[in-house]
Amino acid sequence: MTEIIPGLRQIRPHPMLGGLSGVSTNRMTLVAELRQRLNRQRGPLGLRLTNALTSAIEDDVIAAGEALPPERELAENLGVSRSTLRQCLEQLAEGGLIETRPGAGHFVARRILKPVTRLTGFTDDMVSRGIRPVSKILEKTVMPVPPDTAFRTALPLGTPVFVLVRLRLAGEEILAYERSIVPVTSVGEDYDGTGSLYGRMDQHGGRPKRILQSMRAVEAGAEIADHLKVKPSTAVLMIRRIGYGSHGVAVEDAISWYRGDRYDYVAEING
Ligand code: 16G
Repeated sequence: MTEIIPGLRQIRPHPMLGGLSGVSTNRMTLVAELRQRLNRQRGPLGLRLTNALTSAIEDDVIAAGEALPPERELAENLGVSRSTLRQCLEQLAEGGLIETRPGAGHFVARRILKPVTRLTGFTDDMVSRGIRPVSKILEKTVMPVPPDTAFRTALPLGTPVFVLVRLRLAGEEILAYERSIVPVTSVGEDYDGTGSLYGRMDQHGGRPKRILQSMRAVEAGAEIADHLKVKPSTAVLMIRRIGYGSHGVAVEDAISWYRGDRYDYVAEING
């Protein structure tokens, strides 16, 4: 099931800025709003900036389709380096919140997202279709958060995480190969990887409340092809998902490869 982000509103100019011209008023309002959001956050600057921009987009502060101010201007006005800003923008683009058009700039994406009220996992999706979900655990390990996950999620280095690699099947049929990394606190120390991961998380503080997800078609390398039982170089769907809990802290970093011939991502769009 999918849900549409409601139409995003235009930025409302702050009354104090009423006398200024349209474009600069909007930009100044946006910068002021982003600064406030930045200051309300805690943690590393990059994460605060990503959260500030994400929440501004989600809260309709910037309209869908609207351009963000040019990189240099935005970085200067927010007092951040261009490289920090660029990393955040890349993350937002990866999560589908903005689109980067070479030579033209960054635009708030007109997006369709999965429901934000209750996020479904593999088991939920299968059960709701009357299909028996099957998982084969290929790896389960507890370790300090890998550096690339720490970078993506801002989980502090050293955080113990549960790494779960599974083959996901609909009955006998292989659908996906999936690696999920979740903080141990989200599943409990005695978790053995069996059953629904989200079901387990529901009992330990909750499954993600919000996700950033990107999807892309890739050619299966030898290892993925072997797991999915397809020929190497077959097109498969690679889905990355970062899940955030109710306090905006990351609770999942997952990557899945779905068989392109077995899985349809269907969206319902209301005009
Ligand atoms: C889905 C999610 C994955 C999550 C899993 C939980 C996608 C692309 N990925 O496969 O992030 O870890 O569900 O499933 O939707 P489970 O509750 O059945 O273990």
